Amino acid sequence: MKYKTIIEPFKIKSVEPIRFTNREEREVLLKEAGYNPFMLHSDDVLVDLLTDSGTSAMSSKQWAGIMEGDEAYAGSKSYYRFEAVVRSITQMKHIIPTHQGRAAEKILFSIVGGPGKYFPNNTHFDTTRANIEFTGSEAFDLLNEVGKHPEIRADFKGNMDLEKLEAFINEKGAENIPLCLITVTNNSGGGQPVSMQNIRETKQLCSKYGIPLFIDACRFAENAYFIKLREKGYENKTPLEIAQEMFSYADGVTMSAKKDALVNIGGFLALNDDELAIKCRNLLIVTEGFVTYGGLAGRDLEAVAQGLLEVLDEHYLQYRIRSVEYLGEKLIAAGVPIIEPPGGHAIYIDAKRFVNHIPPEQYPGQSIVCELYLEGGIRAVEIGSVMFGKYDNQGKLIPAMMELVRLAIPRRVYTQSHVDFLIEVITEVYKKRNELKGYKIIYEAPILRHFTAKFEPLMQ
Ligand code: P71
Repeated sequence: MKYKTIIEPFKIKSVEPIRFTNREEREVLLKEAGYNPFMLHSDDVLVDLLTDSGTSAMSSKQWAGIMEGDEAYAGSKSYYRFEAVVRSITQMKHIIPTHQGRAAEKILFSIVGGPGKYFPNNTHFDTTRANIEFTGSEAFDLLNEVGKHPEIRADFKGNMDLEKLEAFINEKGAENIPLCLITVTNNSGGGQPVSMQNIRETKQLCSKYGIPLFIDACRFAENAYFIKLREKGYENKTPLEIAQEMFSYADGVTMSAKKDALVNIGGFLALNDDELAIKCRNLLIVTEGFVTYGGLAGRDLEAVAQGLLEVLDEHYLQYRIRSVEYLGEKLIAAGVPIIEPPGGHAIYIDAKRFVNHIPPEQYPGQSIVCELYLEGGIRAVEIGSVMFGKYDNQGKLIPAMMELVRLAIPRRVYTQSHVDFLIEVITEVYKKRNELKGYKIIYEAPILRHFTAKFEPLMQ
């Protein structure tokens, strides 16, 4: 088409009103929430960018699938449709439904993990790391160097560092590495894609040492579209063909369907290894449910199957990637430091540069998150030392690699004027950045503390 405006490739059939609040109200609400946006009521949020997970708007065909769902305990026809679609994309032999991504992780790592085992990834997301560490194993992030520098623009900042991976295998011993993961796109590192070449070479390296490669496929379609846009030789391939090639290098897949399957709940574990699949299915029956529903209703399986077809539509992916990029471009133009280039599902503000007067021990990302809510009712999430910080033996904080604030964009939910509003609010907060204060933690849980931690603003 000769027109340059990329439109939302859908019409809106059903709408959900949002409630407006003023700053005074938000000051009370945020205080009551312990300055942790996870604790806010969503009704008190104007534009909710906490996560792109489970927040998609479903299509009329997905809602039709909800009515079609076969709720048989065993052998549901919805399962077989789900299995066929997942298999057509991943080509995996065994398709095991789970209620969400972390359930797939829990099952997989309960079986292959345990003390003395090591799991490399480009960057583990928090639930993956938690499920690995919960078994007594250790999780390692082997992201390539360029991916660690928010200000450097590169096409595939999610790539695995292959030299480090080989050194890691030699150091830990291949026999102690039950599998290697690669997360597409790299959520903890800015929603940055991984190139086909990098996936292929990671597989080659793993094969050399007899280590299976698993893909954490939450945002596989967005990754496939970046490959189409940026990697030579893929410009004329369809997103489906690209996704199929990505998965052809994998021995297994974990997926939270709450992202690129455009649903509100669901996930799966897919594998080729027959013996491992038997063990996983046995555990699934204990923890999730029978093998043809895995903690989901038949209708959920229908919605996942339909969503997986829709997410690979090129008009959808073009709109999706472009709308996130639009937000990123405008913020860059306003001087706001973000991870460049914009990622697939979110914009990540570089909190270190945004509020360089707040040290990691005072959680700069949390400070920005709170101010975004107070200023404009926007809910974002800290991805920095609140989420990934650890303590040393003396109880001193070991900060995260980066201090980020993620603005995750739910799929098919907000329009361009919502995005223009975001740009105004964030720009305003940026202008006031020197007035922002640090925070201290006054309560935290021993694991995944960011969900329930309570904070207090520092008054210096
Ligand atoms: C996201 C989430 C959901 C989330 C999790 C923790 C805190 C806040 C929000 C979930 C992922 C993910 C990757 C790469 C596995 C999971 C777990 N992401 N891998 O980004 O991004 O999936 O939520 O379905 O269990 O907001 P699950």
